[in-house]
Amino acid sequence: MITIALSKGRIFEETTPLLAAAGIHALENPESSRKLILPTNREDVRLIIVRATDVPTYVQYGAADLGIAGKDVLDEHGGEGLYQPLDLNIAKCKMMVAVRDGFDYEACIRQGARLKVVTKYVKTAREHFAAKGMHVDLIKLYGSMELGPLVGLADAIVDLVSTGGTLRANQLKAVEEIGVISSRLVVNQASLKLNRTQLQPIIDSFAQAIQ
Ligand code: PRT
Ligand code: MG
Repeated sequence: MITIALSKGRIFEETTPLLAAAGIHALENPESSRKLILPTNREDVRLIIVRATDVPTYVQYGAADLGIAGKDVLDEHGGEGLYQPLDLNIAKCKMMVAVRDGFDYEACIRQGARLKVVTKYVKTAREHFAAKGMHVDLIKLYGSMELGPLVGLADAIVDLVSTGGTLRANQLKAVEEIGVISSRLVVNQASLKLNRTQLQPIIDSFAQAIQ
């Protein structure tokens, strides 16, 4: 049995056409079903629905053979035990530093001020500011980072931005791009060695579909 780990929402939606290219169709919709294991049209393939941040963990320990996860999530996880053969070019966005509209980020940098930063991406943020030689106090949040600067919890946020609508709606502005993000196919390395005849055709179909 091949197990593929996916998260609901944008990753599931954007993965559906890739799965279809590999001849795999979920028999239930994860948005309406409460099942965490979804059967597919193929008896030898099942999907498991997990939190986006948990996808690398399921694949790392071999509970799933394949998974699809954002580069943001993989960078935080570290990627141990994971083979990353394909950038699927889906769920694209940017990792950005953002501050309140009136906040002078450049002046803070020039003055060497110590910034308070809220983020879910502590490792990414730590590495980014360390590379710039900036001193920051990082505060870990699990969501709605945009609120932090509005209520005095922080000066800045490190978060994903796609349309920019959430920043605008909260009177925030992006001041620095940390990197471009898309979702990757991740494969358990041991499982690939053991089950290459089953896994490789799926990987190849994904590769063709994204051409
Ligand atoms: O939502 P939940 O807490 O369950 O988990 P999650 O946020 O980890 O999962 P999900 O499904 O929301 O995101 C899965 C993956 O999609 C992420 O790991 C990213 O790789 C990718 N992705 C692409 C995004 C976005 N675009 C995105 N815009 N993930 C989150 N956002 C959020 C962002 O954090 C911000 O709050 O959307 C908001 C900004 O969007 P705009 O369009 O207003 O700029
Ligand atoms: Mg989300």
